[in-house]
Amino acid sequence: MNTAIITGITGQDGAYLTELLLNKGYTVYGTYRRTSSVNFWRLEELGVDKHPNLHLVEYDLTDVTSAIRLLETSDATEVYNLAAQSFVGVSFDQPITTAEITGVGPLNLLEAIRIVNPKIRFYQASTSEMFGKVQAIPQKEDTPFYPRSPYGVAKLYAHWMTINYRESYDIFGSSGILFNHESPLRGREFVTRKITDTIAKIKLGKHDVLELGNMDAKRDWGFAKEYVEGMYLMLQADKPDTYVLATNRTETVRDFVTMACKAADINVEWTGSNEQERGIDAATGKTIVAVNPKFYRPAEVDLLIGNPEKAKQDLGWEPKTSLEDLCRMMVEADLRRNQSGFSF
Ligand code: NDP
Ligand code: GDR
Repeated sequence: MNTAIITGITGQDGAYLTELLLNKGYTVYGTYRRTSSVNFWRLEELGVDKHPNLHLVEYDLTDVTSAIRLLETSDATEVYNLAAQSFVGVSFDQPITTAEITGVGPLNLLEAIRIVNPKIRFYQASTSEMFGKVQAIPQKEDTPFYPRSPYGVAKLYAHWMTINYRESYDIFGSSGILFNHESPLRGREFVTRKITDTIAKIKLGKHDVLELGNMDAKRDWGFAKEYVEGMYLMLQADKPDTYVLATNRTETVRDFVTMACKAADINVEWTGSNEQERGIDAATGKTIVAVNPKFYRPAEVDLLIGNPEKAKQDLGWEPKTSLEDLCRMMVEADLRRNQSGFSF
C-alpha cells in the first residue's frame, strides 16, 4: 500500500488531494498547524475527516526537525508540499514570515528527504505568480519569471530549490506551476470565493455591497479538484519535471462578478470607471458592487494565462470544467451555506 504525506491538509488543495489519494487506496499523513480552534471543515465537507487511512499530524513547515521526524515515522514514499502562506495580499504586510514559510519551508522538507530517504518523491506547489509581470502570452514552462510580490519571490526560491535538489542529489522533485484554481472549498479571502459568497449573501438580503480592489486583473481560473489530479500524475511519471497546469483562458475579475451575478439570477450593469466604478442591480437600481482602494496591491499581476500543453502531452492531464460551470457550482454552494447559516 502506498503512503503519502500531504502538508497543508486544512487548505483547499490539501482536502481535495486527500480525497483523491484515499480513494486510490493510499495511507495519508495529513499535516496541520496547531491552532486554538480546529479547522477541518473542508475534510468534513468531503466526508473524509474520519477515514481509517487518514492520520492527522501536527507539523509546522518552518521546523526542520519535525520534518525529519515526519518522514521517519510515516515511512512515506511521496510528499506533496501544499502548505504555504498562500495569500498574495498578506505577503506584502508579512514578507519575512512569507519567506520563512513559503520559501524556506519547502527547503526544510527537501533537506529532510536528503537525510532520511532520498528515494522519496517530492511535489512542490509552485505558482503562476512566479511569472508576475507579463513576459509572454500564454505563459509556459520556459517563460521567464518576474514575480511581483513577496509571495511570488518566495515561491520562486522554493521552485529553484526543488530543481536544484533534483539536479544535485538526484531527488525526484517535481514542480507544478499551477495557475489559479478555485472551488466551493476556496478560502473566502481569495477573490472568486469572496465574490460568490458575497453575491449569495446579497441575493438572500444578508449583505448590501461587494467591495473589491482591481477589477481589471485577468486570471486563468480552473477547478481545484482537477488540478490535484495533475499533482498526483506528476509524481507517478518516469522522471521528475516541471509542469504548467492551466486552462488557457483568461477573464477579468469584473467578468467573474458578472458570471456570479448571472448564476444568482441578478442582472448587473456596470457604470463609472477606476475608483468610481460600480455594479448596479438592474432590477432594483441599487449599487451592489463598489471599488475600495484598500484592496489594491502595491504591485499587481495584470494578466495570467497558461499553456498546459506539456502536461497534456506527458501526463494526459487536461482541464474539463468551464469557468461558467465552476462559478455556478461555487455560487450554488454559497447560497446553500448562507441559507443554512453555516458558511466558512
Ligand atoms: P490554502 O491557503 O487553502 O492552504 C494553505 C495550507 O498551508 C493550509 O493548510 C495552512 O494551514 C497551511 N500552512 C500555512 N502556513 C503553514 C506553516 N507554517 N506550517 C504548516 N502549514 C502551514 O492554499 P491552497 O490549498 O489554495 O493552495 C495549496 C498550495 O498551492 C499553496 O502552497 C499555494 O501557495 C499553492 N498554489 C495555489 C494555487 C491556487 O490557485 N489555489 C495556485 C498555485 C499555487 P492553516 O489552515 O493552519 O492556515
Ligand atoms: P491571486 O488570487 O493573488 O491570483 O493568488 P486572489 O484571488 O487573491 O486575487 C486575484 C486577483 O483579484 C484581484 N482582486 C482582489 N483579490 C482579493 N483577494 N480580494 C479583493 O477584494 C480583490 N479585488 C480585486 C487581485 O488584486 C488579483 O489581481 C492566488 C493564490 O491562491 C496564490 O496562492 C496562488 O499562487 C495564485 O492564486 C496562483
